[in-house]
Amino acid sequence: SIPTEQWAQVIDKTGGPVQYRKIAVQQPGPDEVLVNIKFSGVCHTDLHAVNGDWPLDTKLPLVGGHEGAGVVVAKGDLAKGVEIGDHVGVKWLNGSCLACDFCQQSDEPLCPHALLSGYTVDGTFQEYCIAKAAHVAHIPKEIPLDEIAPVLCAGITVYKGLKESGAKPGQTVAIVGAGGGLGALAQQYAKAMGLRCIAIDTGDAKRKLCLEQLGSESFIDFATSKNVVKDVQAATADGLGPHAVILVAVNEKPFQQAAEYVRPRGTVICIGLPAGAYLKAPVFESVIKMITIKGSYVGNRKDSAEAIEFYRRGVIKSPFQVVGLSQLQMVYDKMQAGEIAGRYVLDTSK
Ligand code: 8ID
Ligand code: ZN
Ligand code: ZN
Repeated sequence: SIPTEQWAQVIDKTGGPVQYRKIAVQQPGPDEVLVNIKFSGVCHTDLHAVNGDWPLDTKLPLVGGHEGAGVVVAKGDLAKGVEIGDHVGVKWLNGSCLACDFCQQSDEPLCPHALLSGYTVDGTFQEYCIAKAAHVAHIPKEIPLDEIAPVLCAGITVYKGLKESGAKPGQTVAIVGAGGGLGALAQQYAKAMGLRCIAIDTGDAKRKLCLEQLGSESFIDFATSKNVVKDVQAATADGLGPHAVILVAVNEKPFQQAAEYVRPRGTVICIGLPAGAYLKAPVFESVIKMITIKGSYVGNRKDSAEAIEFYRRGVIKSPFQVVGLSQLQMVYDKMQAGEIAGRYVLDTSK
C-alpha cells in the first residue's frame, strides 16, 4: 500500500539549506505514473539548482533529483506502455508535450513545454515521485536499480554527446572533467563505442580511476600542467589533437581552451553548465581548422533506451557509492569541493 507521507530532501528557497523532512505523497494525473524511487544519483545539476546558478528559476519549495530508479506503484487511466510493478527511471526530462515541432522530430529535450525533474517539477530525492508515463525510461529487471541510477542522467547525456560529436571508432576524444559523474561514464561509453580517450581532471584519485578503471590512455592534470593545450595535443599520436572534445567540467576555463587543442575538422561538445560562463574561440584558427562547436543537452527517449541497453550488456562499469537520502548535504559539500570521483547514489530508505 502507498503511504500518505514520505521522506524527502526539500529546499524552501534558492541557496538552501536542503532539509530532510516528511512531505505528502502526491497522486498521479491521468497521463502520469507514481514511482517508488529506490535509488537516485546526485548530479551536479542538482547543486546548480540549489545554488541558483542558471538564468532559469526553479519551483519552490523544491524536491531535487533526476536520476531516479524505482518501481511503478500507481498509474493514471491514460498512462500507456507501463504497468504497475515495472522498473522505470525518472529522468531530467520528466515530460514534454509530444506535439510541438521538436517533439515531433524526437528532440523532446528542446520542447518549449518540457517539465524538468528536480527543477520545474519535484524530482527523485523523495520516496515517491510523479513522472509522465510517456517519458519514464524502461529498465530491464535484471539490472540493479542502484547501478542504473547514474546512467539516467549522466550516462544518457554523455552517450548523446559522443554521438553528437560524430567521432568514429578508432578516433580520440578528450573528456574534460573526466573524474566526475558525467566524465567517468563518458570514458566508459566512449570505449564501448570504439573511441580512444584522453582524460583531463585533477588529483591522484581521479588519475588512477581514469587510467586504471575507466580505460583512458592518458591523463592530464589541469591543475599541475604548465600548458594544457600543448599537453592535450601531445597526447595524440600525431600531435594534431583529439578528434572531439567532451566538456563536462564545471569551470569556464576549459570552455575557452578546447577550440585551441581540438584537431582540424574536430568537434567540441559543450555539456557542462558552469554558472555565468561564456564560450571562447579564436576566429582565425576556428576558420582555418574548420572546427565545429556545439551544445548537447541530455537525450531523447531513444538515446535513453540505447544508453540503458549498453549498460545491460555489461560493457559499462563506472564507480559509484551508495549513502542514505538523509546524507544529501554531505554529498553536496563534497561535490562543491570537487572531491567526488564518479557518482554518489542515494538510497531513499535511509
Ligand atoms: O544535458 C546536459 N548538458 C547536462 C546533463 C547533466 C549534467 C549537463 N550537466 C552538467 C552539470 O550541470 C554540470 O555543470 O554537467 C556538469 C558536470 O556534471 P557532473 O559530472 O555531475 O559534475 P561533477 O561530478 O562535479 O564533475 C565535474 C568535474 O569537473 C572537473 C572536476 O574536478 C570534477 O571532477 N573540473 C573542474 I570543476 N574544472 C576542470 C578543468 N578546468 C575540471 N576538469 C578539467 N579541467
Ligand atoms: Zn543530471
Ligand atoms: Zn513538445
